Amino acid sequence: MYTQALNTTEVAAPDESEALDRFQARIDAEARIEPNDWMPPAYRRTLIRQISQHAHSEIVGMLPEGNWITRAPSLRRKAALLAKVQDEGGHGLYLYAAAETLGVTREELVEQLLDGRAKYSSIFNYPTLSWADIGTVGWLVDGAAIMNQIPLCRCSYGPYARAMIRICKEESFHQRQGFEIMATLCQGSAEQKAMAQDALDRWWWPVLMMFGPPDADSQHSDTSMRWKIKRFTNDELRQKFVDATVPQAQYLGLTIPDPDLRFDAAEGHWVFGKIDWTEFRRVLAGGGKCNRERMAARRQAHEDGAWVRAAALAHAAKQRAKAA
Ligand code: FAQ
Repeated sequence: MYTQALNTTEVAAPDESEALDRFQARIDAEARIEPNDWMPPAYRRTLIRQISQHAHSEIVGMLPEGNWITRAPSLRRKAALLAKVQDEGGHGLYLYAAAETLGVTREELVEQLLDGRAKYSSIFNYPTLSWADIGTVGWLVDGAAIMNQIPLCRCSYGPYARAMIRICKEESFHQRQGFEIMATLCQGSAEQKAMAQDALDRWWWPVLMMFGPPDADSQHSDTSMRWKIKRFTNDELRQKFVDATVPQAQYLGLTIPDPDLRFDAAEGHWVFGKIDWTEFRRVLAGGGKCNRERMAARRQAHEDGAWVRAAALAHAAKQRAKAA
């Protein structure tokens, strides 16, 4: 999936503006940019930022659901949840590998996450309070992730686009397992249905925030769209998600917690109420319900894994010595 031989230094362009024009022409012609191709430093930085934030989100995203593996209500549910959380770990690893093709190391990126310099998705700073939250995370969080990530399969940067193909297939299984949990709860007792509604009430607005700030406040959208890293704006994807999800909630017999939600027949879209962007900014600044807990759990897991890294290095050194 990834290249084997990477440039370690930026390839000098004979004429910067000519190189930029040629680069943009390749993007406009839908050519894929590969790791050893010349690319503007800002394109490289944007990709490292987005891919690493994405990788960190997958890794931290294992935690809210991981909490429920030992409490899953049946063997079948436990096996599915275990597989899902394991997939998320795998997604993090593909994405770190894709970022490494741009000249950073996984160690640097992990360090940035652990020392608090790096961002991960706001959505993973909310608690999973009941089993219905596991259904809702699969249904809505993975549903939002699919909406955002399917277009990334056509991203101009080859290694990221290729990694996204498998990730999206797995996200699709995750979304179905979540929806199926919700469908089971909604067909169950009144208490189970109330639990499903409560989870939807708590997750709906944070999920809409996952798509990022409104277009007018999105610093990176214009350049990322020009470079075909992003194919749709944050608001376009948010609208597509709402349009796809409202009928699913109706099918489940659940109420979306938005008194302003209405269908605009002329436009063919569900119009939704105002998002509380102060909450989004508070969560990004570290003030979400679980920011501290998540980072503490992640740091602890990293420390607990030290012996595995040491053992792998010792094994590799032995293999090298044997070969020599
Ligand atoms: N949370 O100018 P824009 C998943 C930041 S994976 C935190 O619009 P951009 C799978 C943004 O980084 C979920 N920060 O930025 C799963 C930027 O900050 P910076 C993650 C956010 O990059 C499911 C600033 O705001 N998915 O769920 C958020 O053009 C279940 C300005 O924003 C991805 O990462 C946010 N929600 O667009 C796992 C997909 N939104 O860097 C476990 C790839 C924005 O200047 C369980 N990423 N920011 O300091 C993307 O598509 C884009 O990066 C966006 C943001 C759309 C997230």
